[in-house]
Amino acid sequence: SGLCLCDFRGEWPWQVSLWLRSQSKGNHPLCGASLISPCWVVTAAHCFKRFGRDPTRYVLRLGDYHTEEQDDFERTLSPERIVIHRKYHTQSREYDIALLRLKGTEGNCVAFNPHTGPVCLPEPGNKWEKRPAACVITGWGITAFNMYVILSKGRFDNIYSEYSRTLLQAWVPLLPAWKCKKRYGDRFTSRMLCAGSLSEHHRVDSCQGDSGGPLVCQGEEGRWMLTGVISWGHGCGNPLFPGVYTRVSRFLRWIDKVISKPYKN
Ligand code: 4AZ
Repeated sequence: SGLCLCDFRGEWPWQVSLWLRSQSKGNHPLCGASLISPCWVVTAAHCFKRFGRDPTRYVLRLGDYHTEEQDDFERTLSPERIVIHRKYHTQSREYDIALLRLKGTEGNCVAFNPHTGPVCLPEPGNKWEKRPAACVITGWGITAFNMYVILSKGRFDNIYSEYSRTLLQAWVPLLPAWKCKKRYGDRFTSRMLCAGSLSEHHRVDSCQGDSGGPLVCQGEEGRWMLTGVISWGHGCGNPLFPGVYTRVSRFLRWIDKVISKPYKN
């Protein structure tokens, strides 16, 4: 996650991490993701750009908090199937959404517990998405981006920090669409949400490694809803360039269709 996130042991039981499987080098962290039902996880389509959609190449970790310690409820599972939105476009990052089916019989893939449970999907036609509201992003992504250091001979270099070892969270306001259109032009579409902090002193943002993970907003009754999927942005923590999120409310029918369709191997 971006700059200046607070290290706070919150409970985000739907938070999942997606790893590239490697026996020789150890699994490699790729993306965040969100559990939406006992058998289904939502993430970003672009997470599969480099290594493809063969499910045997990936593992999912549920109930995790500290990536290098064995947490009480942590579990590593294999996806059975990866469904990438047919209209996903690599260059524009349009339709940046994918579903992962966990192994097991329908409704029985993973048992819920205090650290593993699903997030609600937004109700169709919800209005609170439109006005700026405080929402939360979570992830194990990098915590510093674009820190310039002067190397010997006066050259500059980018320093990319490491992934966070603990799950980080940050409050980010939803922004009106024009704030992203102004910066990104037509690349920002109605299937995306704009969110982030525009203050120089509060540079909170998602970043590399957080992608695919949740942007949740609290609805009435305090229920958290998966409002966005962390997708893209120009750098991280730059108040001029807010983060861009896949707008989950536009994909409710797609999600429903994929999940309810009987599947044969
Ligand atoms: C990334 O590289 C990435 N600040 C994710 C989110 C944002 C930028 C980059 C938004 O995965």
